[in-house]
Order: sequence, then structure tokens, then C-alpha cells
Amino acid sequence: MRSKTSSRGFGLAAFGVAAALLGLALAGGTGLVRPAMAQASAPKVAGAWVRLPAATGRPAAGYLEITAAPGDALVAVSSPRAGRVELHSMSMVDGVMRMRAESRLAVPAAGRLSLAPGGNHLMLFDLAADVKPGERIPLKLRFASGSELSVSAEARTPGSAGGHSH
Ligand SMILES: [Cu+2]
Repeated sequence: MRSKTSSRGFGLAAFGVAAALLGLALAGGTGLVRPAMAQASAPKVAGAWVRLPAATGRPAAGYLEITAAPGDALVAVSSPRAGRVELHSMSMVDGVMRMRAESRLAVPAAGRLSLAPGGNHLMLFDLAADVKPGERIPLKLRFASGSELSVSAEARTPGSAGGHSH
């Protein structure tokens, strides 16, 4: 009699656990969880700025901080204020810093891709002649993951920090 009661109690407890697990499984299956995860890996950009060229007709350099999922990559940038935008990397070749056009700039494992003076940067060619310091230059970024992001970069005078010559 006693053992029968306790086994019934155990049966109810087991049912409770199964129901809780089922509840978790259902919660995981709803769309409630997924947008939050997608948002965590969606690219974000901070501190975008463009250093205007010292002479008209020369390209401008663009810098920004990207936070995105490791393994994702910046693959294209366009701007209504520039004829074309290239992705450039910098590396030391025979003791001289050289820049090179890249088809993609990969997001490192830490999830942070930094485009800064002396390193990776954007190169804006055929800049509109009337771009002035202080203007916000719209940039559209496209990532390997398919994400697209529109940001604006503040145009700064040619003398702004970070030497860069072409
Ligand atoms: Cu460059």
C-alpha cells in the first residue's frame, strides 16, 4: 500500500518534469527566441568618419568600427557621394606600408572589425566636388551574411588624425 502511493507520487513528479521540458522545447521553437539571437550577430557600426583629400580629385579615406558575428565579412560599400568605394587593407612590404584593394574584410574572432588610420580603411573615389567638412556622407555597407547597413560618416578636413597617402 505504502509503496503503491510513493510510486504514484513519483509518476506525477516525472510527469511534471516532462511537461516542463516540453514547455522549454515549445518556447525554443517559437519565434520569440530567434530574433534576439539574430540581433546579437547583426552588424553594427560606430564612429564612422571620412578624411577628405588634400587635393580635389584624390580619393578620400573612410574609417569605422564594425561589430558583427565572427566569420562574417564586409564585402561591399557604396555611397551616393562617391563614384565607387573600395575596401583596402594595409601591410608592411619591404619596410614600406602598402595598401591593397580587398574583395572582403573578414570580421575577426573577437567580433570587431576596425577600419582605422594606419590599417584597414575604405577608399572613396570620385568624391562629389561639393563635399564639405562636417557633412554626413551616407554609406551603405553589405556583408557576406546578406546583412545591409546604412550609416553616415562625418566628413573631416584633410589634416584630421591619421596620415594616409596615395
Ligand atoms: Cu587606400
